[in-house]
Amino acid sequence: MTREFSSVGVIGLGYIGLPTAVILADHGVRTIGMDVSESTVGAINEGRVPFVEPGLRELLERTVASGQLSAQLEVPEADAYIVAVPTPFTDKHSADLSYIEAAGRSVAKKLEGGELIILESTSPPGATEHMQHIILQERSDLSASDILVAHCPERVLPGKIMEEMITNDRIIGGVTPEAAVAARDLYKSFCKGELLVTDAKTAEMAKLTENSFRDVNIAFANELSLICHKIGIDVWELIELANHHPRVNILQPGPGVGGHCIAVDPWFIVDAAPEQANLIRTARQTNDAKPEWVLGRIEQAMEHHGAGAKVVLLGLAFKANIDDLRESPSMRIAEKLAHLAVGTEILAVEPHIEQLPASLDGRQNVRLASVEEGIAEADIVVLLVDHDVFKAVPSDKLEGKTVIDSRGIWR
Ligand code: SAJ
Repeated sequence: MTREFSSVGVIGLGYIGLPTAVILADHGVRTIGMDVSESTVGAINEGRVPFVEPGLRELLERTVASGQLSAQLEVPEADAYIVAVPTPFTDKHSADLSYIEAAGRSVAKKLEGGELIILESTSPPGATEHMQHIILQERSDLSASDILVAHCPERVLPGKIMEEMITNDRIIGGVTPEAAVAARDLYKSFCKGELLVTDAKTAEMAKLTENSFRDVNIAFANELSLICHKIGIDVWELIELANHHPRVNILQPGPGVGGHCIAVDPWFIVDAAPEQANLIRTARQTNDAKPEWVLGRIEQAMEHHGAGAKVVLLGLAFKANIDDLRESPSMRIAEKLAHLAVGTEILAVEPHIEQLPASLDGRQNVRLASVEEGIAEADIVVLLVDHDVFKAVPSDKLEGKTVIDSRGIWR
């Protein structure tokens, strides 16, 4: 028998929590979102999106207007809870579980027994059981068998969240088999993908493994790009040729790996088994070193041109066609260059933002420019993000300039 949930509380209304809440509500589940940010809660209750994600606005407007979705600053009473809070990493490359712990404590206060609590935040192995422990510590009147705790990692791709949340297969790890079954029943209400049941620790590790797999493969491509530069080969042509082999599928080199997932999650595996996770650690270091290498090439070009040369950086986002600057390798390059080349004029082009982020805004030598203006004025053109608008730049606009194309879009 499938368990029905009459209300679900979603804790944390960010990039994952809000789309999840909206989709649940759109599938007939009364959903109450909770967030600590007053502006996020206010925006949602007025039917406005706090961030841009294709397809989110329409569904948010509809579910708020129908009364199926609402947001508040307090954890609500509900049959089930989905915790989707950040898990940043500390300076020592281990997971900071404080947001998960705080969510566990505040959910604990509302429990009557029998509720399902799902942790969706990307977590190191053991974090879901840790959250259960925190909840039970807070509520000595409840025992482990009174609550159902599970881990169900999200795997949606930013930019395609609304689609992938419904179509992707989901891994559902229960702290107990009963918890896994209950969680599967909740995801059944909206997920058309396969619902794969396992234990909580395996589910936690599966998510980290997926992102590590991608990180290791990008590191391979990035290492190839250094080798090819050294020996004078076009790495993109090389990869294209090698990928004609039926069992070879190399990813693309770039200026480094950004975003809040792939650049972070592998460290949780390294932290869990430092002596065993050598390849995973090396891949992380390889990708993390790439912005510095690109910076070195810019500095060489600047030396070659001499004083007064202008540099344009094309793209600040962490990947193509989005406005997200989190953990962006391009931002690292821009910030370091602004610091190192104080006397050089740097034009930053990011068509998806209207104002430079604070770390660049105050700098005398950096200004936000349009694509046309940036390229026309610069002596050195550095392509950092493969946004579609950059792909459309006619080749004659680049004539006579030094071009450093870190994504291989202008070959
Ligand atoms: N990148 C390259 N070369 C490539 C592919 C990507 O340099 O060939 C770079 C991108 O430019 C970017 C970074 O890697 O800086 C990450 O981009 P991405 O598109 O690979 O991934 P994310 O971070 O947007 O989303 C990933 C996805 N994970 C996998 O594909 C295994 C997504 O499905 C996850 O839900 C998401 O992480 C997450 O939240 O964990």
